[in-house]
Amino acid sequence: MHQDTIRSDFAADVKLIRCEQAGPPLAAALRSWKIAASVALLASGLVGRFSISPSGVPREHGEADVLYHTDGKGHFVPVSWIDGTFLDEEGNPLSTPPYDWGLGVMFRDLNGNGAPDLYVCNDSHSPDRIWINLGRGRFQAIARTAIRKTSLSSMGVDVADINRDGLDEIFVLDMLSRDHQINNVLKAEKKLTSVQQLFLRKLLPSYATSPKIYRNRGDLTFEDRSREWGFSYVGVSQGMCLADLDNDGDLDVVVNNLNGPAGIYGNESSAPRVAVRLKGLPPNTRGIGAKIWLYGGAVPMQSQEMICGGRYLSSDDAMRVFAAGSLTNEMRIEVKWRSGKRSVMNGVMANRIYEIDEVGAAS
Ligand SMILES: [Ca+2]
Ligand SMILES: [Ca+2]
Ligand SMILES: [Ca+2]
Repeated sequence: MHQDTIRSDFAADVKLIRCEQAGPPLAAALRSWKIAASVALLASGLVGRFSISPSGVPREHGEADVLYHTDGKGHFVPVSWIDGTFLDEEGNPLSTPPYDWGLGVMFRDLNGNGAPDLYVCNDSHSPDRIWINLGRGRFQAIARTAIRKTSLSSMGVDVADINRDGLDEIFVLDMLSRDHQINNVLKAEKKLTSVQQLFLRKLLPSYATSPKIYRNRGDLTFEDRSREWGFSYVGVSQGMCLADLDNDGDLDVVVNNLNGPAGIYGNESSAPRVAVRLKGLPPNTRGIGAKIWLYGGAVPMQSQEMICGGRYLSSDDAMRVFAAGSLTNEMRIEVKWRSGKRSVMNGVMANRIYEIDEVGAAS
């Protein structure tokens, strides 16, 4: 085996590592190659990207994710994984970045301390990561007992209090299709080369399917309302966001479709509602990260967080909508801003859009 081969051929690198695990004689004979391989890996930026599983199978890891910190003036700076910003479950600084197959990501305040936490969806054998925001720019991995299993193929995540008990639930999607034939194709593709995958794609049905929308029945069950609510387009849909496009106080839906026109779905609901926009102090003028509660509407309490980004290649309009229940309900809005201050608005009426200003919020 030649050093150039080690530099350029992943299969050769793995073969070398497995030989070294065979025993001391081989390891001694190949020690110089180990050094060469290490140098090659360092030079090519592949450190941490490969390992051998307990069963002896070579395993490729993803590239390290990057969190970019903005100065609010259009500049972004990558945050280091190993300078004490990120801590492990025991509170020790990470010594290496996690080499995960990162996909979806969402900032939400999961533990209710006012600071946005970070949920990272990871594909393949990488577990999802939940980083609890300790404030002042530090994140700690959530306790191992908090979430004992993750999907290992998660693609997207969202957070909402779906049973209205005041605590947010986490909803994670993985890669599996509702169509078993497509699932079998996905599984088969993982074992093929890229050329073989292209050949297989020509023979088998496409991934085209219709988006789904489910109505929350209020008892932790959901019913498929896709056809009744107009989501009948068949294609490969990816990003999705919510925005009040016609300014009637309800959130319309925009979906992007691979090789197809954008899907724009007007919300024609006539149910009484309350929409809330926030006017935060600069530079957070949309109040991103603020928590909003509506009391006295369709249920005693509803809550949502003002978010920015987090959807796949998409971002919602900075408006949240709540169910008013009845036109005669008199409601109350409370806002907890990122600054920790609170705003309260009493006498809230249905079918109105409220803009709440952080100026005047109480400590
Ligand atoms: Ca938090
Ligand atoms: Ca809940
Ligand atoms: Ca609308």
